[in-house]
Amino acid sequence: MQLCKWRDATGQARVGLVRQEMVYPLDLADTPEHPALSTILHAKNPSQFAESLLSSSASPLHIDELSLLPPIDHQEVWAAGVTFQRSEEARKRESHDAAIFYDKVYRAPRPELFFKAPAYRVIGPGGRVRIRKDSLWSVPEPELAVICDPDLRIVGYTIGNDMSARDIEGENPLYLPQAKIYDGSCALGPVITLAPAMPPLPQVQVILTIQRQGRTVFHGQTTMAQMRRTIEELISWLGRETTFPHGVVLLTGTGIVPPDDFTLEPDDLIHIEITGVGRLANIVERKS
Ligand code: DO4
Ligand code: MG
Repeated sequence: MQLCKWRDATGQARVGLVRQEMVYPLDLADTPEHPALSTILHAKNPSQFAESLLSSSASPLHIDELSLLPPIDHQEVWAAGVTFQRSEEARKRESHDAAIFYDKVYRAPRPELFFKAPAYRVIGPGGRVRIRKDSLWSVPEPELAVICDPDLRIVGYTIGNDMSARDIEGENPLYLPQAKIYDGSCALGPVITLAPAMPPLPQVQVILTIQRQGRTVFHGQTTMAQMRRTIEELISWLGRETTFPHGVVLLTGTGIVPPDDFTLEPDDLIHIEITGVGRLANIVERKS
């Protein structure tokens, strides 16, 4: 089962159940204390609860006609880094003096985990992700995003884009927060696939396509079988000393890095496709 969140004509955020590109509105109002999506995700059995909320009166809507919102309420977004060998190699090349740290973190029991975004800064499907004005080398990072409830139970999956300024990150590892955390640096969507409906992770493919003026300028793919760590391991480190009363979304790291001479440009179109979830599309912008 898949869920999505959209804004209706009155400006109200709504949650629906997605079946074959049709969205079936659910009868649950969004309130500040109990946002509808989280109320479903944090239920004992999210799929059963969502089914019980199917509206008997509202007609289904085609997903392409909706103004989709990022599928998140108040969860923090965190990210794991250097979980794929491709990422380790790229970081070592970009960072020269600090290469040893990436080598170590790839192999060490403790993973790299960093805060990525509060929910309000997350960009939704079709929205504009950003490259920084002070970066000359920026890339998207297509990542499987895991959605956890406050007990850190995995309740679903979506697609994440961990936009990154490689030149700022490579200049000095202490600049990592500036390379990773800024307006428009995180996108999620288009839907959440609830955990029981997700294919076995080793079979999950991640595909990144970047188009510029109608031409494909990068295409790459990987599978989750290439990830060095398990998702359970990452979540257990994340929850060691930190609680998440609103739940948490964890980006699990990139296994696709465009060649070192590639940088994003304004108006590039980024497509990230993940088996079992769908396709997230965003346009690139740089503020002048
Ligand atoms: O240490 C840099 C961040 C790495 C990262 O975000 C990734 O591997 O996905
Ligand atoms: Mg990343």
